[in-house]
Amino acid sequence: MQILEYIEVEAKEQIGFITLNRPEARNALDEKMLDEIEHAYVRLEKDTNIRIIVFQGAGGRAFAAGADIKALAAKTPLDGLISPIQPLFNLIEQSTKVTIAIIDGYALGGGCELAMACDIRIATDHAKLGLPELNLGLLPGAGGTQRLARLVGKGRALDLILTGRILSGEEACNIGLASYFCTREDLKETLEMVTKSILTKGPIAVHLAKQSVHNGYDLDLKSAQWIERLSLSLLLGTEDKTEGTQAFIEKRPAHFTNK
Ligand code: CO8
Repeated sequence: MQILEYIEVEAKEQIGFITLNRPEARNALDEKMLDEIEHAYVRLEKDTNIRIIVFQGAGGRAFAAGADIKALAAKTPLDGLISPIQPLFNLIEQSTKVTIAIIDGYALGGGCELAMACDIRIATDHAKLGLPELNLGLLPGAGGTQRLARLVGKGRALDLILTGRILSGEEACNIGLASYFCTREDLKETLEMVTKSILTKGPIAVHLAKQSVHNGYDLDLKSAQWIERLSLSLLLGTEDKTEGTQAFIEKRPAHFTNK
């Protein structure tokens, strides 16, 4: 495990863990922490053994309570233009790995926005999710206005952003903001169930399926389907496709080799 000032990074078999570790500030994301997350993320992204990156919060109270408000207080419009938070979350969304956010406490503002940049969100019965930036005279500026609307629909996104209403993990799951809801006690088992089912799939197929969804989402249907068709065509030439189809025919589990 690598312990940095505000995060911890660990690789366990095919899963990389980035743990936000600034519990005294409810894991608020200041520039130092964002910088550490970026370095850790890029390192895990380059590691060909890693297939899943899990983001989680230390301390039992928060995933992340948002951007650091004390630092925001001193920011100017020009700081906003060059702020690294939105580009970092875009980078994470485009990861070639599957990304999972574990929300076992507050995921507010930028914390919720980081979770929304991940592919899958697991929320526990201790989770509290929301975008309360308007309380500060700000708005969700790390992709939140767009990702929330895409995840839960424009009407619900407008309600949540304009009222700053905070949702429980169960409520978030009911509207599609979280992908799974479980108790804190069942979290380990739920994460294992999700990661195991992803790790049994063909790695190239996982990568291209994810890219087809993310890259196609904002395009017109015809162009998006063209990405899908080209991705599928690429998969038809892989050894993993030969193995996957053969394994089905022979009634045995597939052993994919990422080729
Ligand atoms: N930033 C800085 N410090 C924080 C933050 C934060 N976001 N959240 C909590 N802290 C600090 C508190 O100030 C407190 O510090 P201290 O002990 O020195 O007083 C410590 O963490 C503990 O906080 P609380 O005592 O409030 O703990 P509670 O468990 O009672 O409450 C809450 C936890 C509900 C999470 C509460 O702290 C809270 O409401 N936090 C703020 C939530 C929020 O408004 N988040 C949105 C932030 S703005 C944002 O994310 C913008 C993103 C886009 C940025 C674009 C950049 C250009």
